[in-house]
Formats: sequence, structure tokens, C-alpha cells
Amino acid sequence: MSEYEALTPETLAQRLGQLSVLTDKIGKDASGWKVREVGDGNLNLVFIVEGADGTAIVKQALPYVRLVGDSWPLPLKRAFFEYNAMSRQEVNDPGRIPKIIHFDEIQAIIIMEFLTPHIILRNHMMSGTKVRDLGPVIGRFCARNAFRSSDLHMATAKKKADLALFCDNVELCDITENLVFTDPYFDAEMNRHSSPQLDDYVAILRADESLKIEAQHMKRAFTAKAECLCHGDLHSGSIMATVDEARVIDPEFAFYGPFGFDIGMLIGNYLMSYHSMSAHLTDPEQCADYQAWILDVISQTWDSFSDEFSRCWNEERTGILYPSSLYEDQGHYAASLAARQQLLDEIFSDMLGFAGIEMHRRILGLAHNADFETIEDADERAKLEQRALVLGRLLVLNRKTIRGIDHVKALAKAVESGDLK
Ligand code: SR1
Ligand code: MG
Repeated sequence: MSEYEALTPETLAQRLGQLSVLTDKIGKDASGWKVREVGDGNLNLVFIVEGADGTAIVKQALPYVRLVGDSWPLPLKRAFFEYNAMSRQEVNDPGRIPKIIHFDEIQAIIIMEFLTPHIILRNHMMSGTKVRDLGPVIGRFCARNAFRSSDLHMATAKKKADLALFCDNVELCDITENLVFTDPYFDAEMNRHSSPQLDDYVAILRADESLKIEAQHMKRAFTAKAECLCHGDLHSGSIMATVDEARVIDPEFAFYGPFGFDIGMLIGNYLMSYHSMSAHLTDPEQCADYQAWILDVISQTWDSFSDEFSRCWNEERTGILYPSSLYEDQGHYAASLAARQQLLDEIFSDMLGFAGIEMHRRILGLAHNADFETIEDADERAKLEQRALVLGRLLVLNRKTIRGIDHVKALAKAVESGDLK
């Protein structure tokens, strides 16, 4: 078929039934395939296709934003960026994404491994399920992808070619530029918050002129710091997990951006999970134990990012930046360490800024998180959301003076207990 057409559960077997890479995996008799559409994200169709010999995921971009409808067109080329980002992630940190089976650019289809018994990390977190090594594994994934796609590692011509390639993901970046960095900080048309109980704090937050300045500084970092290939939308809905392993999905927002972007967005989501937890785990002891686990995941994510980034700095620094010819080869080992530390400090403060902004936009903007949205009691929900807004504001405003990840954890605890408002 040469023209794009959205798949349906009824047409999928007939349309993909001759595709040998797929039939080799799941079985040749397409008439017996069971097809379910399970997409619960904001943008795409996702089908689980079950054949006699196996199961696969078929993901197809729609020409519009699914959450809003066809009044908001969105180009199909996002599947091309997703496929290209996945291909690079598989090289940079093998085995951490689902295996790609097939890509069809015209149909905007990616066929990939069906991960089972994995479920979305956010759902694990909402039910209080711990995932072994979540922090170390995802911190390492972020570090490897950041370092190995950057001028610290890649040959400059190759890096510039990738920079040019992902530069064209304009419309998806535009979503982030507006919905994440700008809309939450004024009364924008697409904004919503979940109840009037939040109105007073929202008014305070939107009147905070320093916050508006800092949010735009973060937006400038997003648009101007083309340091590495970012996943672009790394949250707990972009990780599939069992209790034993975590895999990363959905990099359609991929772009060249700041080293601290992905890890910052992710930590913002972990902190929202932390502040929503008392509504999901009503037994206080169980809740306290899980909240402590989330804070550990946050510190392990940063520690593992920073350790792996440092290891790559020492062992894989083959790009044009901070060349060893200028440092180690001159015997200037301390200068290399100092340069590395200064860069990590900058990544840390960027990370906190992005985390805080993500916490704001998921509560005040268009696209919300189930962590809060599923809390039925409106008073309780508003109370917990306000805590996340308060912490987000502290992170954005104080990101350059916060002393380390333990300080972040202390702030989260102080906000949760009501000591900081
Ligand atoms: C209109 S798209 C809204 C959000 O959904 C995606 O998952 C991204 O997070 C985006 O910001
Ligand atoms: Mg997504």
C-alpha cells in the first residue's frame, strides 16, 4: 500500500499478513491472529498482535494528536524519529529497548518485540510494586545515550549529521516548548487543573515572576543546548517493567538537547509519584516504605548516571570536546577531573530545573499523570498536587544552589510533611 492508512484491529491481519519478518515471529496464518488496540498514550495507535507462534507490538502514528482529535494535526514523520532514536539507543545501551522487528516509513508503523509480563512502570508505582535495579539501570541508560550521542564521543561529522536529522522533529519539540515550558505559567487555553481547590496556589505560582524567568531559562536550554540525543519524553509511562527489569519505550519526541533533560523529566515523574503515594497506599507503613524506595530510586538514578558518565569520560572520550590531547596527554589529570565535575554540576542543576517544570506541567497543563488523576477525593488530590507544585517551584528556583541529591530528597520530605509550603 503506497498511501498512509490507519490500521484497525479488523484490517491489520490482512494488511500485515504477508510481511515475512512479522510472520516469521508470530506465525504465518494471519487469519488466526488476535488483534487488540491497547494504546493509552496521547498520540498513537498500539496493537498487540498474537499469532500461533508468538506476539508482537504494532505501533502506528496517527496524523493528529489522539488526546485532542483531528483538530490538532501532527505529522507522521514522528515514527521516523522514533525508529531512528530506537536504533541508536539499541547501539548505545544494548537490550534496554524492545527489539525492532520492522519499520514502514510511509505507514508510520514500527513493529517491535512484545514485552511480557512487563507493564507500564507508572502502574507498578501506583500499586506500590518495587522494580529491582530501576535506578541503576535507567541512570546508566540515560548516561550512555547522552555521552555516546554527544561531541564527547562521536565523530563530529556523524554527530552533526544526527543533529541535522533530529532537528526536523519540529512539531514534537513544539509541543514540549509550549505545553511544558510556557503554558503552565500563564492561563493558557489548553491548560486545566483538576479542581478549584488548587486555584489559590496556581494564582501564586503564576504570579511568581522569578519562576517565569527561570522557566524560560530552562526553555532556552531546551532549544539551544544541542548536546546529546534525548529520548524527549522519558517518564514513568515510557518505561515498561517487571519486578526484575525495566525497558525504555516511545522516543518519538527525540531531539538533540541538554544532557540533563531526560533524567530531569524522569526524576520529576518519580517525585510526583512520591507525593501522590499516600492516596494509593493507604496503609501508612507501606506508604512510608514505598516513598523511601522512590527516594532511593531517585538517588540511584542520579548516582548511576553520574558514575557511568564519568566512566565514559575516562574511557570513551573520543570526540572533539575536552580532548585527552589537551588534558591527560599533558599530564593535566586534575584539570580533566575538574572539567568533568563542572560539567556534571551543570547537568545536575539542569536536571533539577527540568524536573520541577515537568511537575508543573503535568498538574497545570494539558497532559496529566494518572498518579494524581486517579485520586478520587478532590480535596486530597489537590493537597497532594499542591505539594508537587511547591517542590517543583523550589527545584526550578534553587537548582543552582541545591547541594546534591540528598538535599533534593530532604526537600521532598520537608514538603511532604508540610514543613515547607
Ligand atoms: C499533545 S501531547 C501531550 C503530551 O503527551 C506526550 O506523551 C508528551 O508527554 C506530550 O507532552
Ligand atoms: Mg509517549
